Amino acid sequence: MTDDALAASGGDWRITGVSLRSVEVAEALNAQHGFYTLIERGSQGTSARVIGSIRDVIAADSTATLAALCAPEVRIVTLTVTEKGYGIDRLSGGPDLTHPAVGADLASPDTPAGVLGLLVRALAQRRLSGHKPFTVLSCDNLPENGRLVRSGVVGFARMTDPGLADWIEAEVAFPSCMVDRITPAAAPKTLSEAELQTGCIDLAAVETEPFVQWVIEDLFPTGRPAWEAGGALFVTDVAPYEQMKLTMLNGSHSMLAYAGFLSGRQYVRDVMEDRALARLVKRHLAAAAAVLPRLPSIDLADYARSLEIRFRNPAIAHETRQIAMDGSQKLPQRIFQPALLALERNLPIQAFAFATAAWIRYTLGRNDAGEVYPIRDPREAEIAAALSDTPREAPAIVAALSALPGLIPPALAEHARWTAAVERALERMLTQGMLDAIDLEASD
Ligand code: CS2
Repeated sequence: MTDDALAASGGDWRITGVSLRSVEVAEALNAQHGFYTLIERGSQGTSARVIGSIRDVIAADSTATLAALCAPEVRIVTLTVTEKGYGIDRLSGGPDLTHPAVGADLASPDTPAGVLGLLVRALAQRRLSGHKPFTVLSCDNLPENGRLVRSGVVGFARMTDPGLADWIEAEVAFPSCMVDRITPAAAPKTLSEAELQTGCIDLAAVETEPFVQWVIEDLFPTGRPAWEAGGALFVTDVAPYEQMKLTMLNGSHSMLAYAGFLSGRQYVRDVMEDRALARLVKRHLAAAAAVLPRLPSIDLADYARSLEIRFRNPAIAHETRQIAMDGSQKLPQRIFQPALLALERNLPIQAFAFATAAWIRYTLGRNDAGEVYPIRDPREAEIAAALSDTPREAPAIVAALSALPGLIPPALAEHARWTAAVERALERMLTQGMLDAIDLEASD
């Protein structure tokens, strides 16, 4: 959208990209002077354009990243690092001391390599050299992402330099935003499609759906590109938009990813081809919409229908196992928070209980055919330890996972109606197999 905004309204903004860990895409982009093909694939056809707003990319080099963050001309730092990338304890809002990058950066704050450590060190240096701070814009699927990152950054600074923490609280803006665009990991087909569309070999091509939505809190004291010229919506409160997306899109995505993966569906579009699963997606969307506040500009029934169409997009190969990863980081805001709201208001909870049971079934790491798969979750060792001596019975498994700290809120885990619903759904999955459990659930 930055590229669209610059094309529409001009301005001398450019992007320095940073890849904290992987080098492949960063190196490919640099070799192409930052240019890459963005391929949009929808049921109406495919289009492609070359994005020119990236100046360069730093590839897994924390010294160069810190230097870039200290450059006075840098005014905004956007973050897309996934839920687990921040190292913020969701309960306290402070740094998560068990996160490897946080621990390492607190031990040597002058040579940081993680998100919080880098931001705090760069802000300290800017303060010392009299440069204005940058604005920090989190683009990840976390509730009130600006507020959360602010509390993580301030908390980290407070542990190393309380004066700096006060300065950050007073001077640095952390707007929240909600970004929505389904973008599967690039596959070999992405690169061949880019070549077909542009006639050029592009090793950094990206494929995505035509839909895009970016809702941003307008809080940029250091200036910003005219993103509205590229289609962004500026609002004073992003929270209702975030909550809508997290509970409806991401919540039903997680449900369909676990149920779909465990019943042998590789892609989201395959899930939507299955009648029973498609019914469960519809049910989930309705249950999620029921707990949301009204938004003056959005009809939630229309939003639900548009999500079903997006999930059905035959041209997008979005793997269920990609969405299934990092469940411990995703379910709290996608499933548990709306489930709590539903319980409070005496609304149906079955959709959330089924999604939770499907995730729990997934954490067992072996499908009905006996095939073992990697769970890919930062808490997978803890999950495996919690389950290791647990009998393969729904109540025991649910109790073991509910006891993991900071995952399922106690108000939910201790609620008899909730526990009974999750246990019943899991029991079916364990005794009848995933395919039958899905059919039974859809006909309930
Ligand atoms: C998905 C999201 O992988 C996931 O967890 O639910 O990446 C989803 O595709 C995006 O949030 C869509 O905007």
